[in-house]
Amino acid sequence: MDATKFIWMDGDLVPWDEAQIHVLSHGLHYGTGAFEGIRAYKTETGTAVFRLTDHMDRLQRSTKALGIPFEYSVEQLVEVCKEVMRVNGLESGYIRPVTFFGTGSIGLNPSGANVHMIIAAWEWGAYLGEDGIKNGIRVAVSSWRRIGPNAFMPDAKGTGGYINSVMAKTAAIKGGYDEALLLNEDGLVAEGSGENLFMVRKGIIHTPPTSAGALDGITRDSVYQMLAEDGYTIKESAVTRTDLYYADEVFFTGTAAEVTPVREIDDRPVGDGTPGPVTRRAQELFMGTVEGRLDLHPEWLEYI
Ligand code: PPE
Repeated sequence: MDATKFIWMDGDLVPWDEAQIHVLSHGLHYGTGAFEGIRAYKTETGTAVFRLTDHMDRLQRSTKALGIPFEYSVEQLVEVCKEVMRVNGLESGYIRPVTFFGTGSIGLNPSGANVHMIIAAWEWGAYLGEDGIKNGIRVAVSSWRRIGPNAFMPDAKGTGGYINSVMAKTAAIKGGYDEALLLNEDGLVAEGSGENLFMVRKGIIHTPPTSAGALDGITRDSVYQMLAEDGYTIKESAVTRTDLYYADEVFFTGTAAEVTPVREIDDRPVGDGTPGPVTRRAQELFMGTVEGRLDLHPEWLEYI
């Protein structure tokens, strides 16, 4: 990762190397935090952050679910994200807001601890590699199950919950794959370690519902809407592992991953092993929109 100049921390712009916290921060010990991942793209009319307000709304929702005080307004934080892009001279990039309990409390009960809010930005290329975006990635179903709603909240972006994703991701990489796919405790497909999943079979596009353990992804929502508007039949469905083996196309969506084709699952080719027409169309619609080349949803672009 290439450092940028400034990180916004609790109200101030701080030089990258000086943005530090205490080692006894509650969030470090217990994962009591929430975060977002947002991308900004260079367009012909300036740098646009994709669905910035929706991301900050989700951050607020996550903190509500997790019981973390939210001490700013969404509007204030939207402005901060834009400022962080500007002061770092970034024309495109990835923005990472994270809020968490700091010091002032010992033990599990965080009451009495202060709350930090940090917003950083840097340049981030293709999450699963340039070749992955072009030709597709190799995915394995993980032996780890997606955290269930009785243990934690898969539909809140809590920092602590990500140990589940980290275990699955590292095991997949160690096994020689690009990414992990997590099933829920009922054996239904939930999502990738950091992406939502779509599957195409017999001309119908399916994506697992949030009740299956999928995050309410903003890329998922965008791609879903645009494919529906483009005339495809698309719906939320329970998806099994075998459905994926029989699928004509599978792709992942996420802020970092954008639209990444899946060319293999558990060593079986998806379809003919190359990205199919629906996947290609989803990529075109999404990238065209975020880069301002298509005027389908101008309301999703928030210029810095
Ligand atoms: N599921 C998970 C578990 C997830 O982490 C993400 C985003 C998504 C689905 C897609 O959501 P959305 O970005 O709103 O479309 N993962 C973020 C973090 C990745 C990371 O490695 O860190 C991201 O893509 O920014």
